[in-house]
Amino acid sequence: MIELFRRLIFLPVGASTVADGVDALHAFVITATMLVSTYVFGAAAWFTVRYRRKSDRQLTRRLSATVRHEASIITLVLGTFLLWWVLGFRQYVEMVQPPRDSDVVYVEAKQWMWKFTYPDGRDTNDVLTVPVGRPIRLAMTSRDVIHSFYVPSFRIKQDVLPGRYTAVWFEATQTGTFPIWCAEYCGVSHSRMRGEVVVLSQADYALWLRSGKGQTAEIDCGRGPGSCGGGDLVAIGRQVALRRACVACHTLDGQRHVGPTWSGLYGSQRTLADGRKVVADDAYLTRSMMEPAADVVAGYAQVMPTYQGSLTAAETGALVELIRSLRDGPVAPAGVALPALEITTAADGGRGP
Ligand code: HEC
Ligand SMILES: [Cu+2]
Repeated sequence: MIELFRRLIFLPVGASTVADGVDALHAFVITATMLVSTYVFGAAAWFTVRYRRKSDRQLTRRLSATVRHEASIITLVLGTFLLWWVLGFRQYVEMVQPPRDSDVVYVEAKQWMWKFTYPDGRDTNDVLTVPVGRPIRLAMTSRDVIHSFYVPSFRIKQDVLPGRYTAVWFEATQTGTFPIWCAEYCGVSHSRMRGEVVVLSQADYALWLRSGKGQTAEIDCGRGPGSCGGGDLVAIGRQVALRRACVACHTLDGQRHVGPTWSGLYGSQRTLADGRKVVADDAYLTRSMMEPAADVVAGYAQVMPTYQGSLTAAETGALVELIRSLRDGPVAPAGVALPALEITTAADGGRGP
């Protein structure tokens, strides 16, 4: 049924877990509106002929609908729209809430390419390689202007903004290659800002992981770009936190310092100095680094410097990933296995706080 609908209106294949739901609602809305507009046009045509004016002195009979009649039409129309809203809202909630165990890939958009950074620290350009049947969360940011990450076959689209992380997730249901488009006009070569998602079987994906394809992440560990080498993003996040001296003010083990601890921070509710309550998601964490004055945590002084323009997207991603890894508290008992995070006053090239 859905396949027939896809073929009828030339939709691309539906290759993600949400595609069938999106297409079913789409089909429902299109079919209902087509039927109603056909009925309205048909009635108009029929009335034009049947009740046309036959003489100059003919008067139209005055008609008035009964209350029951009007009430039932209002209920039917309003009910249909509300039903669409309920179905759409449920899909929306599913689409904006990545499953907790999803794998993360960091996406950096720039004029005019997509760059992907994997949890093991490697980078690829324009080609996103993922396994089939696993939820993948994309944490996305832009280096320059607003872009929009659009994979028609997955039925997902999300704006990508400079200085902020937005997220989108998907789970591919079939292997193959699916195009990525930029869906926000972003400059002269916008229409060529294309990439592809390569969905591999679990076995092929494991091979791909081992093959080590992809360059090393563009993360500065003090010896120039790329000097962090591989390693997973959490480990890179630790190095970045150390090098950028975040740990001069933040702890990873739950203790309060100049700033709040990162332990248990991710996903928790924060109370801000101005009384607002917000959830510490990727977007909030990034904003805290880029515009620390925008959301000051209650009970703390506003002393954190901004890192807008000084942290690269991959470094920011690694920091967010580090904070996320501490969502259930410190990974090791306080003070035991946390690798060297004392403040080193390493020459910082003048870029740190
Ligand atoms: C000079 C001390 C200082 C440094 C250095 C510093 N911070 Fe902060 N940070 C703070 C303080 C104080 C707060 C709480 C007040 C606020 O929200 O601005 C804070 C808040 C935060 C928050 C929000 C925390 C929450 O509980 O909601 C995040 C995330 C954060 N910092 C990340 C970082 C990262 C990443 C770095 C390094 C790149 C860094 N900070 C460096 C002092 C600092
Ligand atoms: Cu673009």
